[in-house]
Amino acid sequence: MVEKLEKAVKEAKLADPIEASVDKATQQMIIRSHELGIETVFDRAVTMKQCNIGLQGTCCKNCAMGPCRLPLPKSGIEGEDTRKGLCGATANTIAARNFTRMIAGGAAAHSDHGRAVAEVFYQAANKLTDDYKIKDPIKLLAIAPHYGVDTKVEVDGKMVDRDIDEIAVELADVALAEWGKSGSTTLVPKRFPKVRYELWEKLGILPRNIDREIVEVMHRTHIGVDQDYKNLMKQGARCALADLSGSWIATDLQDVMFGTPSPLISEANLGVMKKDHVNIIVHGHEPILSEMIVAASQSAEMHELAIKVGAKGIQLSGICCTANEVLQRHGVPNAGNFLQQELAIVTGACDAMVVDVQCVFQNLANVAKCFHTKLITTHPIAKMEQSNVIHIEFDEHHAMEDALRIVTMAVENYKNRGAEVQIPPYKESQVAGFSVESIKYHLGGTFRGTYYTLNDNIINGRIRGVAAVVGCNNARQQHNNAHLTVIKELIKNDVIVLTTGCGGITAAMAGLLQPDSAAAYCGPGLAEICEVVGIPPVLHMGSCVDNSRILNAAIEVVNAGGMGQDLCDWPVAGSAPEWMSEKAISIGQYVVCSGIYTVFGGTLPLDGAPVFKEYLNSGMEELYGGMWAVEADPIKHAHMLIAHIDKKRKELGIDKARERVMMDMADRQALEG
Ligand code: NFS
Repeated sequence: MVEKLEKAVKEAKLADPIEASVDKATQQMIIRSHELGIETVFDRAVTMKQCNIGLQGTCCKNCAMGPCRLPLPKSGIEGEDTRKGLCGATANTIAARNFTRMIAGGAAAHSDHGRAVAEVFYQAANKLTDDYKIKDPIKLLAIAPHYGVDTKVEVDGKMVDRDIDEIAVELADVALAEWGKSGSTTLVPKRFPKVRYELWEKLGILPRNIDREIVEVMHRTHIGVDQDYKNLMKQGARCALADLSGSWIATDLQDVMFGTPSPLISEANLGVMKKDHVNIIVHGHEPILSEMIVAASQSAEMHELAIKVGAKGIQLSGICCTANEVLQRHGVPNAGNFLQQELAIVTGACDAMVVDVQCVFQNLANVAKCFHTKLITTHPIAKMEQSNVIHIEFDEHHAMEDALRIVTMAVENYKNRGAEVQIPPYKESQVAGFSVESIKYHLGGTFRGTYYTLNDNIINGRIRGVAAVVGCNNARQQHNNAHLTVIKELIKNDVIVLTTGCGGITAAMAGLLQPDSAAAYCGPGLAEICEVVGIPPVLHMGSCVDNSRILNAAIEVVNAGGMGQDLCDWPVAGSAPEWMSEKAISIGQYVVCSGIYTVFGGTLPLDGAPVFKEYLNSGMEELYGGMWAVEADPIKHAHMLIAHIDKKRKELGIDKARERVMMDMADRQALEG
């Protein structure tokens, strides 16, 4: 058996587990999938080759005269670039159209998630559902002014507190209008420093409403419309800011309805599943359903049912960003990240996998077919065609009822497990749930909450800078390797890391979200801060819509003072080492437009259009003070981020401070010696 497997791996028909992932649980499950003859994404990445022209970004299939393919000639371009499609579209136009469409795809996904949340919030605020309530009135009061909703009202010449329910109703109306209003621009950009807002206003990229900017990208990239890559990217910027608007609303209203996260202890990796428990996995993105599944699976009724079927209880865990939503608010452990979704079923111990929208493999149904696992789709816009998939359409008016039905189905399925259960014995503990509010509290206490402590430590050099390392996994890269290498290199060099999405799960699985990891991995400055404040060197701030939290934190830093006037002034950088989705491109674009230097790993679909590629770099920097860069080698990638951070330290005149701190510190000598 083993020989046969090794032969198959050698013949390159199957994935080599060590080459496929650095994670032990993943390696074990890849081997297990081979033993059972089940194909996963890792194997498909071996047999399916990527399209070279698509990779270069220069295949245009926006009309039926094409696809027109314009790869860069091997010898490069000498003189004038004469490549064109049938209509005359150049490589730059084609690459820019494709890139802008990716932004629109990402913006649509994030903002549609935001819309769904706003719709449920409307139902909750107007008391049209019993299952959703306002759990965090403090957050409601904090965000209301940003939506132009008053929290005080004048009564008899005196300002008094306004009724919470009234505020919620008005807020719901304002939030929902963000998708379709006319005559003004979306509200989120107003939260940025004044100079940034004015720059966006001057450049004409403030989103008019969220839907409109996505529609306009589709119009402008239709054959024969926008043929100027600079103008296309301008709309790409406006559309990305529409994404950010929708994402930020999602974060705000989810916090109001489900609670603003604060640090809690949990675990991560496939080892969180339990052999003697009913295992339910939630996977996807929207917490609207998973919040109810958490409540249902914790109910006494469901626990009793689990005991009755011979299990010791119910173990709920999550994959992808739904996992991060229920992790940060309830401590529900992460079963894994994007590339581990099939493997969670390969354990043979997954009694039900409940999916909503985004990042869900179609092949899950084929894997589920090999086991007893009930695969349940729940969203009207995300169904699967395979006959073994169950669709239970989730509705906020009978949310708890649906959740109980799903959990019951999982519990009753426990008895159908086969003998082939194998849960890899790997998991790590983690501290997650860092919101902007909780970081403020950590830094200064309830009454003196401030970001200035962070600024102070950046200025004195103990913290060199801040990097956001976020995003997906990509089966074209070794699973988790780039994330972990980049993060470790950053914290070794005293750069504190903020993370979200599958990057956050990766860090958790490697133990980097434990406060103890500071002593093991950090440079002396950052290690000292982590020890004093009691935080890990990598702060997990939630799901991908919660990249709004990271930008919000960056704004807090600027507002706290001493770091310049704008996000492009201080030592901060962004990174997506293993990106794969259109959402990552949209996030990258709004981060760059916010003035932040951003490096992507793997490849970007730009190599076939060198002029456009250069524009994303120096052209964007000229306009926004931030730029796109790409570097596949994770160590080089980390050092590009560090070099940018050092450049900003120099510009702020705080580079000398760091040198002093470093020379002063005995532990630095110990580390170097
Ligand atoms: Ni972000 Fe979350 Fe993961 Fe990538 Fe997919 S789950 S929204 S897209 S793969 S980080």
